[in-house]
Amino acid sequence: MTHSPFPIRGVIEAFYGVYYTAPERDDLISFIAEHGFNHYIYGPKNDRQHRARWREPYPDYIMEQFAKTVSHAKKCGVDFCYSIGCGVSINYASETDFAHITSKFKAFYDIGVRKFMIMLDDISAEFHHAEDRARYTSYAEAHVDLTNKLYHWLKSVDAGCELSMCPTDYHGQAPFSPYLHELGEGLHPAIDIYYTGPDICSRTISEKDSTDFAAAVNRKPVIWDNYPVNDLEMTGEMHIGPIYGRDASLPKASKGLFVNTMSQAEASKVVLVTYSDYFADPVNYNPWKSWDKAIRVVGGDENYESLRRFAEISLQSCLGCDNAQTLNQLTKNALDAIDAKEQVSTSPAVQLLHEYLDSLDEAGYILKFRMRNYALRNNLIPWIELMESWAWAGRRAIAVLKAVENNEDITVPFNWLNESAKEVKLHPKTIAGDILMPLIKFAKSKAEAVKGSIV
Ligand code: LTM
Repeated sequence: MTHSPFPIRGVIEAFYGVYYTAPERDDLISFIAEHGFNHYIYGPKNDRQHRARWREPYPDYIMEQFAKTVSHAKKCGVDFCYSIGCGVSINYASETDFAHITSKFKAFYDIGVRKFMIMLDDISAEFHHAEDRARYTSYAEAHVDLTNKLYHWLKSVDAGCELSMCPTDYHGQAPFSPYLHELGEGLHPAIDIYYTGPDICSRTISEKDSTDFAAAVNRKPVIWDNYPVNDLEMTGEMHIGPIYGRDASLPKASKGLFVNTMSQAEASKVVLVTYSDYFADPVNYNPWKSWDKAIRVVGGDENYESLRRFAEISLQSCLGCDNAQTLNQLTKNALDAIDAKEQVSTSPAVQLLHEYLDSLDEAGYILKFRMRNYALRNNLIPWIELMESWAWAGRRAIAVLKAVENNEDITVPFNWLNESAKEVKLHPKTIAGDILMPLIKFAKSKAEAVKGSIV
């Protein structure tokens, strides 16, 4: 990337759930570097030494892995930042706890890290320790005290070190909480603060949202963008659509943007390519054009049609995109045609839906058995399987309707349909919503009526 109005363009590994292996992280760092990103923050919630057991040092062999990653990042031109999620249990007033943080940071300093972060997100805004209750009049005061002290300690170690922090209130709209105002007033001006937009996972992030947040905290924020992350209640979703809904003028009101990726590193790359285009030229950024390119870059030209087909029914996310438009329209057309008493066996609308379902099945086959990006295949496999199950369920519904129409024995097709319907209902993932359900229910009701009339 020759130029970007965003000085900071990063990935933040900060999701809940299974975090990346060292090779996955190194590969992702190479990939983002090739696509013009220049920062990587390490802070996955389920790394126990990052959060639940933040006081504990990492085992030596893990530190060796980090050392390799940090030097790899440096070679790629990516600044590696280590973050600590100590807010879950810290005693803010305790010198011992402060020393736990500094010794953790020092271990990372020694392997070449110069950027550090303290994550105080997703913690209860209550003090855990009596000493804190006695010492501080507010939560913000404790956060200011700890973060500023850490900042000065870091600067005493090396003037080139930087510190940023994620506050406990990290989303919302003006006027923002008293906590944020107090934080903004007390924190050293060189400490960056993160903001996720109006919501935790924001549909849109505007220049005004960011400017208002900046006014509350006395500095331009760094945007922490919670897309494509799919943790917690989103684990059923595969977020593979392009980024959009971020103002073209966001660079004016922020210092940069970090992308919180999915636990599926390879699949996240599709979205990261679209961020890269947004970073390069937010004004002329065209999400759907960029997405087409991203699908080719990650899946390979030869798998474009199949991955595109898969992705077009996997657009459910906080971005509120119209998911599975074609499948939705074709299903509606088929149901309308049946409602208008067209013969299921000869209806062009039913035929078109059937062909589309065939194409989903074919896409699943290619992604599973032909695509050579095995990491992507492995990331997508549960959703690919579900896509195939939906394709089968839809076609079996059509088969039942044809059998009913032709007065054929429906026992076998009806059993197949029931099996498929159960499969999609019990599947832990989601794709394409429940678009085909009305057709499936209609076919089942028709079959049950015939069965009832025979009994
Ligand atoms: O967004 C922030 C600041 N914190 C957490 C993230 O770690 C998590 O990945 C996202 C998405 O669930 N939500 C959060 O609240």
